[in-house]
Amino acid sequence: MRIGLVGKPNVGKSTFFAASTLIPVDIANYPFCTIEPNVGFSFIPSRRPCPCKELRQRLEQDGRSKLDDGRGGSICNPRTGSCKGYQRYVPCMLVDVAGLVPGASQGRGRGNAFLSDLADCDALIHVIDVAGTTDSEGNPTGLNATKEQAIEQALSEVTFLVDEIDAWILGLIKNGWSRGARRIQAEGVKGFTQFLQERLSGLGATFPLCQRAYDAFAKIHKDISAPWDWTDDILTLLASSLRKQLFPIFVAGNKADLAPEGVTEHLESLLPYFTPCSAETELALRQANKAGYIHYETGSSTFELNRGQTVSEAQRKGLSVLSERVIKLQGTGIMKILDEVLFDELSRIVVYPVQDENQWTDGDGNVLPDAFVVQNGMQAKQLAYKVHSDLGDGFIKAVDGRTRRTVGADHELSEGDVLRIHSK
Ligand SMILES: Nc1nc2c(ncn2[C@@H]2O[C@H](COP(=O)(O)OP(=O)(O)OP(=O)(O)O)[C@@H](O)[C@H]2O)c(=O)[nH]1
Ligand SMILES: [Mg+2]
Repeated sequence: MRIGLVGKPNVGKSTFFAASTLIPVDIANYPFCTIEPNVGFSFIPSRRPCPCKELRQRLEQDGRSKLDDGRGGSICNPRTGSCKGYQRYVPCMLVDVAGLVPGASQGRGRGNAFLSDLADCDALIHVIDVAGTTDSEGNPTGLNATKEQAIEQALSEVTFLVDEIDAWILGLIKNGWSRGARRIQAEGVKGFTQFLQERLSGLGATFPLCQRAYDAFAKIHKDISAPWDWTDDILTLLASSLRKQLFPIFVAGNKADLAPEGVTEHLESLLPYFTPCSAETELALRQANKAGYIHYETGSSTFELNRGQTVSEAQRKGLSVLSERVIKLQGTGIMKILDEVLFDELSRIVVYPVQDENQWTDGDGNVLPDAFVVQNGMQAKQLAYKVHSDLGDGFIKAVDGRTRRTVGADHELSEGDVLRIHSK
C-alpha cells in the first residue's frame, strides 16, 4: 500500500509526511524545499482489535494466563508497527514528492521525474492550502486572504493538479499514438488496451486497469471508429479516465488552522473527497507526545498533559495554543484522511498470515508478527504471493486460524482473518 502526497510547493506535504511517519524531513516556508522524494511508513490504527485479544482470551480460558508487559494486554509481536490495548497499527507507505507548478508536464520544476516518483502509488493525497497563504507557485503571499479568496484559490489548486496530471498522461499516450490507433484497427480494443498498458507501465498500469479506464472512456466517447482522427480534447478524456484509475485523488485541506471562518465547510460541501487538516498541529502534537510532555492518541481531538513533566512558560503557552486548535478543528485530520482513504475509499482490509494456525505464530514463535493491508476480496493464494513468491508458486491450501477449516486458493479473505498457508 503506497500513497503519494502531491500538490503545489509550500502547502505542507513534507509536514504531513513528517507528522504521519515521525521521520525528520526538511520543512520550510519557501517553494521547492523538497526535491528528492521522501519515502517512509505511516502506521495507521486498524479498525478492528488485533486478533491477539482473542488469543489472550483463549489462552486464559485454557488456564494459561499471560503476563501484561505494559501494553494494555496485547500479546502480539509486530514485525513492523505496534500494538497496545489491542489497537494494532498497520503500515502504509507514504511518498512525499516535490511541489508541482503550472507547466510541469512540459518540464518545469522537477519535470518528468515527478511522475516516476508517483509510480506504483495506489492513491494520491492532494495537499492544498485552504488558508490562501501561498500563490500558485508556492511563494508566501503575506496576504490575509478573505474567505472568498481562500476558496477560489483552493478550488483552482484542485483543478490545476488534475489538469496537470492529465496533461502528463496525455503526453505519454500521444507518444507513439499512430501505432496505438492502428492497433485499434488491427487488433480491436484488446490490442489498444495493451498499447495503453505498455505506454503507462512505468506508472504501474496493469492490463485490467487500462481496460477499466478504456471502458469508462468508451461510455462517454462512443465513436471509436477512427481513432486517428481523435482530437486532443478526446484524447484528454481518455487521459483523464486513465488518471482516475491510476491515481484516485483525495484532497487534504491543509493549514485549516489559519483558514478564514467558513472556508473548510464550504469546500467540504463542494468537493466529494475533502478533509480539513492541520499537518503542523499533528506534527507538534506527535512530537510533544514522543517527548513525554503530553499523552496524545493520533486521530483524537484532545490530549492530556503528562503530570510530573515540568514545562517552561513558553511550552505551556504553546501547548495551550495546540489544545485550542485541536478542539476547534475536532482533530488534526491527518489520521482521519489516511484512515478513510485506506479503509473506505480503497476498501483495504487487514489480514494476519501465520505459520501455526493454533498458536498464531511464525516459525520463531512470534505471535501475529505480520499485519498485511490488502484489497478487500483478495484470495488466499494472492495473499500467499504477497507474503513470498515461493509461497504463492507452491500454494497447496490454507487454513483459517479461527475456524481451523481448510480453504482453497480462491477463498476470499475478510477483515481480521488469521490464515496459515500451506505450500510445497
Ligand atoms: N499554519 C500552518 N502551517 C503549516 C501547516 N502545514 C505546514 N505548514 C507550514 O507550511 C510551510 C511549508 O511546509 P512544507 O511541509 O515544507 O511544504 P511542502 O508542500 O513540502 O513544500 P515543498 O517541498 O517546497 O513543495 C512550512 O512553513 C510549514 O511549517 C499547517 O497545517 N498549518
Ligand atoms: Mg516538501
